[in-house]
Amino acid sequence: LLIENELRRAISNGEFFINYQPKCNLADSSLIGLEALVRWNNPLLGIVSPAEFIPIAEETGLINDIGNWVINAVLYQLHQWQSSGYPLAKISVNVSQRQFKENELVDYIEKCLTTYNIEPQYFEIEITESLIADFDLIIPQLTSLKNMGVGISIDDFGTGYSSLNFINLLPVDTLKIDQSFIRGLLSNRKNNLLVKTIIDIGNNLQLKVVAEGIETEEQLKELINLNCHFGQGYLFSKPLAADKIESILFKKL
Ligand code: G
Ligand code: G
Ligand code: MN
Ligand code: NA
Repeated sequence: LLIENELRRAISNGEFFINYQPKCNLADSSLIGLEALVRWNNPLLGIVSPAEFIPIAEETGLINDIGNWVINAVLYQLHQWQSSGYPLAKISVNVSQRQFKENELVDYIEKCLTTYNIEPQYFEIEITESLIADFDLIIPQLTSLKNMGVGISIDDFGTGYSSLNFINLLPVDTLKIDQSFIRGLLSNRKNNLLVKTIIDIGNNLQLKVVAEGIETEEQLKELINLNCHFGQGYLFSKPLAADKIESILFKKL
């Protein structure tokens, strides 16, 4: 309850900030995009992980305001970089199923893109398949976003109940292989074959495949060997504050 009460005041108190984790081309480690990850710094609770407060935000409905705060902050950041002459990298934002209601998410994204004068191809949403239940609700909204030019990425791919149904029904352009699969890539043959199969599915469907949670050179080599072209993880970079990202935008990692 303390968390919930503090969470209610967090936006107006300016307690959220965003870190950005680079996504890379595996062949040369060049930057292909950034994932926005929200952080909460509360005077009483300290830094609270989103793994802890996002579920509470979802239960209480606060996720709509927090989600909009994140979208606005990311597009404002792109605007700042654009105004300063930095080359832009596509930024993806994690969204929860509860943010999809009566087209509000679509309208809000469109409004922010216009306000900050950002081309839609620099913006992407990540949806976690295990958290999406209502396809009838989200398909029309994802279709609107896709038609607008916004990217749609499936997060934690392989962990949901109907992964293949997901790519079949939704207008997706990127699959992110869940980091649990990357962890067992070299030690577990079954795991390795699953990763290979996911990469083949993605490549065959002309989807971009991004491996999450790459931590070692050996994992990187194996992913390149399995024809995976993109990835993110501590091997390349942790999530970083915006000013740290600026020094990366002009050069290779
Ligand atoms: O950033 P990690 O660093 O700790 O994130 C933990 C979890 O919180 C991940 O599952 C991530 O997708 C989720 N997360 C991070 N930022 C956001 C956000 O802005 N919105 C939503 N819905 N989830 C987020
Ligand atoms: O659910 P989602 O895939 O959005 O979660 C992203 C989470 O993974 C964030 O908490 C982020 O900080 C974390 N993360 C990113 N790269 C790595 C990595 O290489 N190893 C581990 N263990 N976690 C990572
Ligand atoms: Mn994500
Ligand atoms: Na992810």
